[in-house]
Formats: sequence, structure tokens, C-alpha cells
Amino acid sequence: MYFRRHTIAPKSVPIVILFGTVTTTGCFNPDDGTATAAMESGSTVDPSGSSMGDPSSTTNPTMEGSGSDGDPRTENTGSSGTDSADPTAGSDGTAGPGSCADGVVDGSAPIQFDSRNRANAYTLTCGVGEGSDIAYEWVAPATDYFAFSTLGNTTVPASNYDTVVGLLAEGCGAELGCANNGPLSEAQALLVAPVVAGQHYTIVVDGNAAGRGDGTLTIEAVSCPESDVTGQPLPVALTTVGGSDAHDGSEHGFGCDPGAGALERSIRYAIPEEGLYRFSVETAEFSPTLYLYRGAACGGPPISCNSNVIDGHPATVTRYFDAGEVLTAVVESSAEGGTFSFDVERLAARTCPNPPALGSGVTGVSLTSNTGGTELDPSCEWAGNAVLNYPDHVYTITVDNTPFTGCDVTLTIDSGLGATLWLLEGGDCRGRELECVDGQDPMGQTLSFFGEDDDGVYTVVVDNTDPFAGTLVYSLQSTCG
Ligand SMILES: [Ca+2]
Ligand SMILES: [Ca+2]
Ligand SMILES: [Ca+2]
Ligand SMILES: [Ca+2]
Repeated sequence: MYFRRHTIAPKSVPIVILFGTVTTTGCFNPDDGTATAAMESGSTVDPSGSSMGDPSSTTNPTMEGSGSDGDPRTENTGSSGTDSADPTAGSDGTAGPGSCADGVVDGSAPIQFDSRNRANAYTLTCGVGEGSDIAYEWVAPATDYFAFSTLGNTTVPASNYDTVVGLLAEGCGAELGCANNGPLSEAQALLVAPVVAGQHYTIVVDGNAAGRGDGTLTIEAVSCPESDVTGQPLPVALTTVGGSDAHDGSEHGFGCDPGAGALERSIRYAIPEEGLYRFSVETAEFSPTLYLYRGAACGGPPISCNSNVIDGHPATVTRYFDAGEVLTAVVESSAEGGTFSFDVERLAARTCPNPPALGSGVTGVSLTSNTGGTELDPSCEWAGNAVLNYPDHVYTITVDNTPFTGCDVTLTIDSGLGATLWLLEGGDCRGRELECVDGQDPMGQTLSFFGEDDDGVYTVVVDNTDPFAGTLVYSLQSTCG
């Protein structure tokens, strides 16, 4: 087996602006319509492509207008074709005197824009080049996470060029969030950001790599996940009864999948302080599967999943996170579902986020509940049984296949009944699970890395999946690096 890291070549496309109104109001739910398919395709593209700025920052976005008076909006070269006669007239209003924005929108309807005759007034931190842009003044109608998107949907078109979307504080102030990419595309942008009711913001639609063109900006409150337990007392009792079946994690390639028809519940949690966090689900009413994704909205980049039996050990996913990272968990149930206990705990980090390097390997290593940590759990095995957590050892490897050599990491079970060998992206217990081999085979299991595309640092984990049987003694040999 081998895996290959996916790289995305930057591409350039052209930009611009104008506005008009279309229709429809609604809540943003990646499980609806066009956005859905895209967002759940298992793409590794960060829908964010996105960065969330510190609202307390006072740094202004770069102003790059080339006009002699320093006001880039005066650089508008006028109309052409379908452009609005008055570029400062928004679809739902005109920016007031002194406003930095080109127009005022309330976001209740999609906003058509055309940037082909606009100036390059802003450079957002997640875009490049001198794309022309347009800025909208907007007042948040609610305190919530909102999605600012040029993805289009079933009724309005996506941007036809490489767009970047930024959210700035009132009056073109500090950049609060920026997104260059969408779930499956680098062209359209999807930004999810928290806003406060009544607060004024500036939304900038920019062109990446000097792109210009037209498209539609939609502004919608995020409706998935359904719950946000940030700051709430945990664990918390929730239910999947009456839940949707919009989520399908089968395309991620993980080792757990409840199959079609499983009702789910989606839950958001924002990390309060840097550390190692265990997300867990425990229930006596169904066999739980827990998926964890990055981002404040459903459909973000997947991290991993884990499952267990009814009334068994909790299903858990554990990773190291920075303060302020926002995660979305999806709890899948079996049968008709039921109530469950959802918890997020900050663990005492024993080896994560800095596991030791495996080097050329280790031999004759004992792994029991006394000698191993219980920090990480894979998708293709339980995290434990009714009595014990399955103990694990964590290592890092560095793969360098330049010039081509290829390398292997091989687990051999010297004694004991069960071990799982699995692999995470990155060497710091933060990354997505890439491979999971349930190693009941005493002849061993091997992870193979071919070619330069596989170069990088990884986290390798060995789990003792049968601690009742006694000590697992294993050898882990590496020809990598
Ligand atoms: Ca620009
Ligand atoms: Ca883009
Ligand atoms: Ca489901
Ligand atoms: Ca474990």
C-alpha cells in the first residue's frame, strides 16, 4: 500500500465588479445543493483556504490603489457593457458619505458583482497579485457564524474567475477573516467567520492573481452544525433522534463508516487554549461513530473518525490544537439513533505534540496499559473496550525520496494478539489520518512511501488492540530518511 499526498498547483485567472440583486434568503448549509457535493467530496483543500484574523488587531489591509489622490475607488475606469452606471450604488443601498465601501448590502439576497472595471484597492492576506476588487458595507443581523461565498448555488452563478473573500472590521478596518479557496476549487472562495449582531463590517471580494470577472456573493448564517457547545458544561447529553442523514463520511477513506441511513447530529467546538483534546461520544442506545472536521461549518477538511459498539468504550478522536481553532464533530448513530453523551477533554500530553523520532526503528518494544499512552486512537479499531483504553506508542518519521529510493515502515508483532499501525499527516499529532492497518497479522504490516510526492514528516502510531491478552511486543523498522 502506499499513499500519495495531493498537491494543488496555483493557477491564475482573471477578476472585477458590479452589483445587482437576485433573490432567496436562507441559511448556509453545505449539505444543501451545489455546495454540498463539493464540500463532502473528501477534498483536502481547506475550505477556508482561509485564515481567521485577530479581531483585536488594528492592522489595515494593504491599500494598493494607484490613484493620485490615494483613494482607489476613484480609479474606477467607468462603465462598460453591463456595469452599473454608478459603481458606488449597491443593490440594496449606497454607501454613505465617508464610507470606504462601494455599496451597502444587507445580505438577504445574493449580490451580483462584476470586477472588470474596478480598481485594485485592497490586497487580502490570503490572496496574491493585484486583482481588482469591490467592498461592501454590511451590518450583521445576528451573532453567529456566517458564510461569505462566491461558490454560487443552484439559482445563482459562481464567480467565473479566481476570487478571494475577506471580512474586515467596520470602515475597511482590520482583516478579521480571509478565504481564497472553496471546498473543491481554488477559483471560488468560501469564508466562514463569526460576527456580532448590529456590528458593521466591510466585505471585500478581490481577485486572486490579478483575476477579474463576475459572479455572485452570498451571505448566509451557518446552519450546520446544529449545536455549538463551546463554553457549555461538558459532557452534554444530546440526541440523534429526528436528526438528518445528510452526512456521509464514507468518501474520506477512513476505517469507520456506519453506512447509509444513519441519522446524525453535528456539533461545533472552539478550542479555548492550545493543547491535546479528546472528543468523545458514549451511549447505551446505539453504536456511535464520531467524525471530526476542521472549521466552524459542516463540510470542512476531515481529521479522522472512530467508532464503537452500543454501551461500549466511547468513540474518540484526539488531536493537538491551537487556541481558537474551531472544529465540527458529526455523531453518526446506528438504527433509529438515540441519546448520547458528548465530551471534549483537554488531556495531559505525554508525547504529543512532540513524539520521538523513529529513526531506523525499534525492536522488542513492550506495549501495555502501563507502558503506553492512550492519547491517540485510529479509525480502523476501537479506542478501547468496556474496561481498558487501548494503549499506544507514537513516533515521527521523515520521508525523503530524493533521489527516488522509496521507503517502508514495517510493524512486526513478536508476541501478543493484536496491533494497529496507523499514520497521520505531519509530525505533531495534529494531522489527518492517512492510513490505518488493523494488524492482526503476526507477519506484520507495512506502510510504503513512493516518490517525492510522499516526502514529508509523519506521525506513526502503534496501538495494542488486545491488552487483555497481555503484553504486545513489537518491532517497528523504518527505511525512511
Ligand atoms: Ca485587490
Ligand atoms: Ca480563489
Ligand atoms: Ca448519516
Ligand atoms: Ca490508543
